[in-house]
Amino acid sequence: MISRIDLRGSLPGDLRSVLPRAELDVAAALEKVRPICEDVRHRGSAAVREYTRDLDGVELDALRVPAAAIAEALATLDPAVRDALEESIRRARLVHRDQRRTDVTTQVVPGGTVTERWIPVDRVGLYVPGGRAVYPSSVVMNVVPAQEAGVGSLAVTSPPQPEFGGRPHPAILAACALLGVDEVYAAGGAQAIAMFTYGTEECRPVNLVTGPGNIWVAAAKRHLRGVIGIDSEAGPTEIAILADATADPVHVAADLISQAEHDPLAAAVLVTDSVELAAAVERELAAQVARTKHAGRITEALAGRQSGIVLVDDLEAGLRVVDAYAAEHLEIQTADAHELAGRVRNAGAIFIGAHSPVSLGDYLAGSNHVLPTGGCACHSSGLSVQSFLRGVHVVEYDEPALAQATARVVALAEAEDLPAHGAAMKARFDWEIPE
Ligand code: HSO
Ligand code: ZN
Repeated sequence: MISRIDLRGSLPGDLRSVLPRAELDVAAALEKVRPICEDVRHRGSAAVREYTRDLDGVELDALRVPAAAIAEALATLDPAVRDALEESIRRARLVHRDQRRTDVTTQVVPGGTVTERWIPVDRVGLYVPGGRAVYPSSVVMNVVPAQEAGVGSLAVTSPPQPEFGGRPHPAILAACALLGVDEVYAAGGAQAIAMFTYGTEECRPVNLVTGPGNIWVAAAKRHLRGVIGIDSEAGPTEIAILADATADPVHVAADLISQAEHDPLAAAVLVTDSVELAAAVERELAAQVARTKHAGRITEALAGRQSGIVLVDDLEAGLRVVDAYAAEHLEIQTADAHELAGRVRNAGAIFIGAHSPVSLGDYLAGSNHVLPTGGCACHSSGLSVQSFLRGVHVVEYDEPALAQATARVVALAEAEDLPAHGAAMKARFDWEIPE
């Protein structure tokens, strides 16, 4: 069901080329997405409603979800789910509150300071997927950091569900209610991202769009980035596990399956120096998949070329492999997991030891589950308070400090053949370069 990649002996120089990875053709999706975005730009709500009718099969008079429907969703929410969401929100707030930045002032020279001021983005649009699975947990993961950053205006959009009267799934609406978000739209796909970007009669434009979505959402984000800010494109979920012979194959298999459950394109990768563990995990995968609800898509994900068991000589080689892979989620289940984890350089989030499975992070650890996929963990971070802030440099020099800088600014301006730059300095000293 899952293939083996044997890297014992010596590791290839270009490790990435031999490691499994899903290929998502976002560029091809762009062709379809561009005209949708243009149409929404020019025709606003009418266009969004038409795409919603044609692509989601739902005819809506208004895309904005009425306040009564949001309140009703909370009132009818299963109490156990409500309790879990409230605790998820509480823990996420604890972690994200600690991520707030304070302004820093650096005295560069006497009389000359640069302050880095952190200013929240004014208005943010949060996309919550609603296709194969419904993710109220993603509402928490997007809204909490935005709120803790101090974002003033937040709108949520999620695809309309025909079985719920064309509204987003009630669990999503209930999560919005718990978080105090009352601006919610029933729109999905590229048309929703375009609605947020250009604004419509119903929805004011936003400055930044965050949240995971399908390939159409990823393509729309790629197309519209620049007009708006985006967090990342977010591809299919990935889990990598670095494990040795001390790991429990039942746990390892369960954790691989847990993320394979998201999508037939989800990636589950085990990296181990133990052939015995590899064999035991293979047996466990077969046994556990047979018992699980979404066996079809899990089997597809595990059998896909994006998943595999990578055999290495030792954990040092394993570390090199997981760094090259740069997984969205990396579990370390080894005897010295804590030490090893401290040496990992590339991963969206790291889960240490036998008692920190990715499922905990998906819902309740307090960490964020919107994380870089597709190897982007080597240059990007998951969603955090920082994602919703802009750092602005505030420069304040007095006259002596400016005088002392003038000769050097003029020298550099002349070197770049931009004499007007130098002139702007000299003008303040009656065109004499001060000593
Ligand atoms: N593992 C997903 C997040 C998620 N899991 C939501 C369950 N619900 C991407 O990090
Ligand atoms: Zn998950």
